[in-house]
Amino acid sequence: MSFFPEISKIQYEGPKSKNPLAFKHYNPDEIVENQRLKELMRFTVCYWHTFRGTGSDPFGSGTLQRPWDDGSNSVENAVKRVDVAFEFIEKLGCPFYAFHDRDVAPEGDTLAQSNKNLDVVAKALKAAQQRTGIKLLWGTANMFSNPRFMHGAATTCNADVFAFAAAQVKKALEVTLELGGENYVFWGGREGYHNLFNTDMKRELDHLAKFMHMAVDYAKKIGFKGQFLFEPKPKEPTKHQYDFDAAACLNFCRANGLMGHVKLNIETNHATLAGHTMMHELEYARIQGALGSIDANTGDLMLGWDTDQFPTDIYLTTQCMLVILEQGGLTPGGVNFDAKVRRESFEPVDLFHAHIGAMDAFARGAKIAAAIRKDGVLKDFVKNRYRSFDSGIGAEIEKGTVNFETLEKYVLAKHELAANESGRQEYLENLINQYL
Ligand code: XUL
Ligand code: CO
Repeated sequence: MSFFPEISKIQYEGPKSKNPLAFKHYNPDEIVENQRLKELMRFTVCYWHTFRGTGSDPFGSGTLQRPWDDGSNSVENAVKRVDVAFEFIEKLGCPFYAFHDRDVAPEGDTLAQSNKNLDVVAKALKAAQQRTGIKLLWGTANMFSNPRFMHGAATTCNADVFAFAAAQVKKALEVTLELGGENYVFWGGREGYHNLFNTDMKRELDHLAKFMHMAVDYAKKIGFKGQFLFEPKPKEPTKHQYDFDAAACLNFCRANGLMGHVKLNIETNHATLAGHTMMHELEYARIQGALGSIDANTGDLMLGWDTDQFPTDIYLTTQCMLVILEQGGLTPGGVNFDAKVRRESFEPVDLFHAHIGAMDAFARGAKIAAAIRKDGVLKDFVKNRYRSFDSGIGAEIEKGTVNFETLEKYVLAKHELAANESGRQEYLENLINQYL
């Protein structure tokens, strides 16, 4: 039985194609910087928005037509949804998917029942993976939807809820391992606070660190060798999320002995909500060896919340790929489309349009970034800009062989400082436009 009977496997037809259901730029076998695009991009379909999204927003209920879904939260419906998901992902030609425990299987009345439900669906997921060759990029646990997490999960004031969250992650790790997941993500849905009048921030942060260490220890114990990823987001749902941005997350990891165990999963819309560009967040993580994976989406400049739109802006994808290519790709991470179709785009075919456009936008960004890198225009400029640190006093500063006193002596003995040079920002912006 087919759930998308009108749609056959999406093919690469090249930039001249007028077929909306074909790739114009994503040719999985094309080589970019010595890697097949398929392996470089590691495109991933997210289960939550794509197969559980309803199109509801704070002002209105769901709009999306999903004829295969009976609307119930039954295990049977969940198992059927697995077939829908894998048909979609296979037709799209995406090599990976990602999920939260509660997206794929319904929560039961007790933890034991929830775990049982998850086991049934995980069995179906495993069979679908084996049948199609589609792999799991990452698993995670939803510890923000259920009302029990109103005060947070690892940062709750209620120790029983902390214990419940631990048990939930334990199970999610086991299932991720069973399904060959290559990463495990922490997004602190409600790990933050609204008001310090009722909050012991120090205790909450200590508990979060303990929680993550327990996860790392348990992963080791069960032989899960995947990469742990921490996903920054500055706000929503709480006013002060502890995982604000890459800098806050890495400070937390460093302060709590988690560096080396945890990398970051950087999301575009989260970066912009934090007042950063995606490129800034990616580079900040990369230079510290902590860029693990990305949630590829985009926000809307006119709307101040996490709209999770599909990325279509070539300038954005080019910037992302400049950083990603600099570290040779994201493996074992990937490019996960944590994005949802607009509620007005309510037909199933819109899911194809959205993903095809996003994959094309990233493939194009990869090729443009590779061309920029091949010509060395940015690299050469930047290298030259800092050349005063390559020798002489600059090299000594970098080596650490000088101090305030010797630097003062150096300046006093000089008649004139070296002249400043133009940063040529506009020239470089124009140059990049020539590659687009
Ligand atoms: C929420 C968000 C999550 C994480 C996984 O804004 O991005 O979907 O990616 O929990
Ligand atoms: Co995300």
